Amino acid sequence: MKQSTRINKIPVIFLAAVLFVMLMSGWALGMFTDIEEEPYVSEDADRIVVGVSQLGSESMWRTANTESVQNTFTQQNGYFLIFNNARQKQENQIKAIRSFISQRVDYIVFSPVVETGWETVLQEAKEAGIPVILMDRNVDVKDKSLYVTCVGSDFVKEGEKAGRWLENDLKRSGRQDSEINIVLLKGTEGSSSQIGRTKGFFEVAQTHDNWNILAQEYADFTSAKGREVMESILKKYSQIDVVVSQNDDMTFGALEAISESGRSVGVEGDITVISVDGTHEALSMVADGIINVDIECNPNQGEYVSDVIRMLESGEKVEKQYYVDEDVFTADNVTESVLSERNY
Ligand code: GZL
Repeated sequence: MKQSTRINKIPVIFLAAVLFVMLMSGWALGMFTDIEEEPYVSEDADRIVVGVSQLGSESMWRTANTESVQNTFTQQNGYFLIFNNARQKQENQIKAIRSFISQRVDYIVFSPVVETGWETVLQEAKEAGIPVILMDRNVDVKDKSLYVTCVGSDFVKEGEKAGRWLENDLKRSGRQDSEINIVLLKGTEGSSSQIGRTKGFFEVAQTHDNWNILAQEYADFTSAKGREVMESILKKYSQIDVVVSQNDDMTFGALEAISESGRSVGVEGDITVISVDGTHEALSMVADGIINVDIECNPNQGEYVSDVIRMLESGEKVEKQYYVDEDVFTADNVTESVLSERNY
């Protein structure tokens, strides 16, 4: 085959330099973000194109939430999914949403890492005529028309459930009038799950003068941060009666720190442990009496979001907020079937 004379004459180093510059400029323009998408082929024309910006992969709950999305928005179900993992950064979510707008997707679905800072990009989606559905967490915007609906959990209720359980547990053990020293491990600062759970728990706590909140620290919903924060709290306080941790991953880290400090936990232990999420691993610890109670937060939201999209496609009116079904788990109701049926 006749070689192109032009290529033969241009020094290879120059071609390499041009290629390097092209790659770098493409990277700088965000062309190589980790937006995962399957190859779009012509017969996809009648599929509903959904752009999903997931906030990250910080916890077991998040992994299950992502799986729920990816198992729902499939070609077999009539969807074309464009998925982005923002790695906990709001600017990555904003970039992904702008990418979805430029690709003219049919729907944008996202789990906002924090509640604020979304007005501009949501206004751009509105002007592009692309409906936005919030999943899991919510946004704090004055103009509620910037999103169609939010499918997630009632975080305030989850926090309140934790408080009510503690009230009843103290009554059961005859300690309702004792001084109770409490430590609170909070999730990502400014996230609606952290804000809601904190609000709900304190609505109960403030009615008990004998409940002393020794410390309330952010631990980002991760196991590593949960351990680090709990280690520092254990060094400061010798008498801790209750740890309220706003997700199982932080609980796992806190349990490691408490164990290393020589104190005991759970139903028979010095420290009562209240967790949130209800992952399989944590429920096993509930069954074993290590975690006293786990307030479920259901990550299986993909199908709920798909139901909303189908309603919108058929012109039905949708509510501004949909809550997923959730339970409260103690050793009394964590049965073998609960554990065997749990997909996260
Ligand atoms: C709750 C979700 C929280 C989980 C954590 O809906 O936002 O984020 O409780 C996750 O496990 O990191």
